[in-house]
Amino acid sequence: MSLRIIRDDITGMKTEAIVNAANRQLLAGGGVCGAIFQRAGHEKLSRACRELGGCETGEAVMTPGFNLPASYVIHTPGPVWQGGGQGEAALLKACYENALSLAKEKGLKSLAFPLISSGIYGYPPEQALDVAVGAIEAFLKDQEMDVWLVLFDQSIFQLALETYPALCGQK
Ligand code: AR6
Repeated sequence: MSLRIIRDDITGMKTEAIVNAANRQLLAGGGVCGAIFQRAGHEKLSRACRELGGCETGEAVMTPGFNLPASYVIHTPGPVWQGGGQGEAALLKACYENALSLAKEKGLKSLAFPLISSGIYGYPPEQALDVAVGAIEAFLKDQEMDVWLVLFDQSIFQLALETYPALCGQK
């Protein structure tokens, strides 16, 4: 049971669930969210999200994964970066904590995260990485789960290699 950081496309992950860096309306957006909707099946995932009716920033909800290799998608809207003084770090930490709690509640043993908020929402990647690693490692201190942090951009993966070399590796 551990945290591994890899460079990959999260939509291909065969973990029991993958996490979506969502928006509060749970609509198909761009970035990783758009890729997840596309591969899951846009219509089916949109319908499941509509039934949930939305999700507050920092909270987490779950749908089936439909055509994805993962059985489930956990949707969590990250905070939009506004300079750091608007509680962004606490909200981002809550995204990881609530997604992990939901996975645990559902009895899941493996979960893959993207680096939430670090794209369209503008959170500085090095700070987003610290929040992600801190929250996941705290959870794993007394929980059994295989957690992957799946980075897409080479520059962000390079940053992870420099900051957390012991956590970076292959699938
Ligand atoms: N696999 C893994 N990571 C990815 C992938 C992928 N296929 N594609 C992009 N990333 P973003 P946010 C990385 O913008 O900042 C959407 O429209 C990307 O390089 O996807 O939380 C939502 O609907 C970046 O490091 O999410 C919201 O409206 C990270 O995923 C809004 O964008 C997150 O970037 C959320 O913005």
